[in-house]
Amino acid sequence: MPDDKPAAPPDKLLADWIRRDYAALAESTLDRDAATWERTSCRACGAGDLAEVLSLGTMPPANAFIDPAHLAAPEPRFPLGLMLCARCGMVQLRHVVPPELLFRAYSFFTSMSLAMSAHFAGLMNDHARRRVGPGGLVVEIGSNDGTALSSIQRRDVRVLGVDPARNVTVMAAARGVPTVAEFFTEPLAREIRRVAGPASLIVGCNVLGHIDDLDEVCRGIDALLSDDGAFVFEVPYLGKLLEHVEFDTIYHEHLSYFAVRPLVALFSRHGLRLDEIEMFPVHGGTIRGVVVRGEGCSGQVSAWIDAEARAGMATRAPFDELAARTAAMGDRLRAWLSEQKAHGRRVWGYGAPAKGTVLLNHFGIGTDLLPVVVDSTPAKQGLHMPGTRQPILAPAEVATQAPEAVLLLAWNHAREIAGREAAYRAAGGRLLTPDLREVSP
Ligand code: JHZ
Ligand code: ZN
Repeated sequence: MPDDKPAAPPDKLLADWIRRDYAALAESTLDRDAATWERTSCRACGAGDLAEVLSLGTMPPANAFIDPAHLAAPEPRFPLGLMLCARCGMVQLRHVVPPELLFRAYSFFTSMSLAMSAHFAGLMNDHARRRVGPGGLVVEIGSNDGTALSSIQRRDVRVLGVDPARNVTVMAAARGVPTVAEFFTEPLAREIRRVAGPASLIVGCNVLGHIDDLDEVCRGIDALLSDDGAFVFEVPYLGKLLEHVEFDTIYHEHLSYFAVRPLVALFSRHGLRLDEIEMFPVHGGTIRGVVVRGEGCSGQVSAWIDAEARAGMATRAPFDELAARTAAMGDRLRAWLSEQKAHGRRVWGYGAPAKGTVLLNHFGIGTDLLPVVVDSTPAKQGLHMPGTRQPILAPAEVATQAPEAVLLLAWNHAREIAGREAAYRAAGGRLLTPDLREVSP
């Protein structure tokens, strides 16, 4: 029978299909004490001396967008708080939500941001040129929809992605990026090496923070990396989180919040040397590190460690300040939203990123103050925000329904979104970040 309904984009269909498994799994975790486990030793150095420095109460998983059919069902919520290691300064979550629940059906797609796609293409091309000979192997951990690896496919290199999210890896296959739909472990790394040979370059962007057992990752890198190969990673930088009050980047998927000192503590326990650190302005301030076989770290890296010590980053003080500045930001934002409402002006959320869930839930911003969120990801449209329940619509609705202002929950994409919404701004629409700064392109 011909069907004249337009076909849903494939990522939406896949997401629907996988969400059925997710719903069953989520139900089995409603007893959160049975579902989560608590970390008692430091992920970077193994010490047992961990002290809580910040608590955000309980929170639903940040990417657990709700199907309209499940709006009446209870949502799982898990405790969210930061601990600091007294020995190495690593900042980390205590409660681990099962990775099967968080990462098998994933609704974040790297390709949704042109700026991020260009950023990762820069990383891949730069390091493939510098480090990978003809026919050499490049492996990416947490390769998502294959965006980064696809940028070097025209070079004379072999690429392989590893990512546990089944729906997202199908999107990678559609781009021609072969991907193992699994968590990266030492046995998997050994198997890849046995079949494909050693990797000259291993890349992992925004993935180290997602992994509870970082020793396992390091053993996997050790098993897979060629003798003169490099592991290049990116993680959001703890120093910027503290400086810019990026409390909304704290959620269950992010088990670690990295400074440079604990990274050195981690790698040096595995015969790996942190050789270079470079800062990029993406995701609110990201460090890119280059790791090679060897001992300790370079002089450039130890200068970072000295600066972190001078800033007192491994003490309680910056976390007390973060808590106070977060509370002040929430008071200001709620007051402003109430004022807009009192004047009959509609404010919508722009972007349904994981960090949007944290911001809305932590500040208690429900549909009364912010009735709608828009997002360009087909797999998120038609669903609702975890906890606060706003419906997620396509960004085209901003043009047609013309709310008086939009709040950029995806504040890290401010420039790209301002570019896309130039017509809305020209027609008098306002774009603001959660700290109420007006965005101009
Ligand atoms: P975005 C991500 O967090 C995912 P999130 C992950 N958990 C991680 O570790 C961190 O990054 C570092 C939409 N959008 O990138 C697309 C528009 O609607 O801030 C996304 O849903 N229009 C792995 O989830 C969201 O906004 C646009 O023009 O906080 C942005 O999500 C653009 C550019 C994006 O990631
Ligand atoms: Zn430690």
